[in-house]
Amino acid sequence: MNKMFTAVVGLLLCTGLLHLQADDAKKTEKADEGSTKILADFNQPAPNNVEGNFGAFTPSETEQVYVCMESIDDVVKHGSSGSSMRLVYNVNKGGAYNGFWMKLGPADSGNNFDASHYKKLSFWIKGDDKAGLPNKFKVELKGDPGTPIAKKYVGELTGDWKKVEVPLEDFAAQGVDLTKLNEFCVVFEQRAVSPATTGAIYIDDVLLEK
Ligand SMILES: [Ca+2]
Repeated sequence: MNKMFTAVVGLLLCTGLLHLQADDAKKTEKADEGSTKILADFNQPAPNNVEGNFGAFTPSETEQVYVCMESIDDVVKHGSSGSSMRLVYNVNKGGAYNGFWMKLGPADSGNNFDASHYKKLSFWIKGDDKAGLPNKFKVELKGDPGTPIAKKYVGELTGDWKKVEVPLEDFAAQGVDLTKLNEFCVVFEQRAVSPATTGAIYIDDVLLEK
């Protein structure tokens, strides 16, 4: 009888524990589906908050002068702690461009990041008025190579932090599949950044928001 009692109590406890674990899992899932998803807070070196690698790019690997360089900056940042991404560019040559890429998942391609449950892409941006402020720069959302690339020009930078918000439907309207995203990019193009064809910006807290 005692053994039976112990077995029944044990079973009840186990079942209860399983329920608790299931509840915890649900809570985590809910938090994950919260109103904000952090893609990158740049509070540490790569990877970002969605396990994606990131770095600066220059179209020609042998280019030495007209390049973009990235660094984590723990002095200038949005918020009271952590760090931001500082991007220094030089496109002081006709037609030059360079910038910064960031994956939306651990793979180079095929991440199929689903942003369709969110309403906007937002990030904080600040110019470096000593180095030079771009008139405008381009932000891109991409799927895998060969699929449409959606873009948005960002301007009116100052030496203070400012929040930029772009409705995701603006990107979707350009043909990019919001359920299969792979990469976020910042591009400095000579014509767009002019007259500051050399300069620097800080970017922080790249988010998806509902
Ligand atoms: Ca940060």
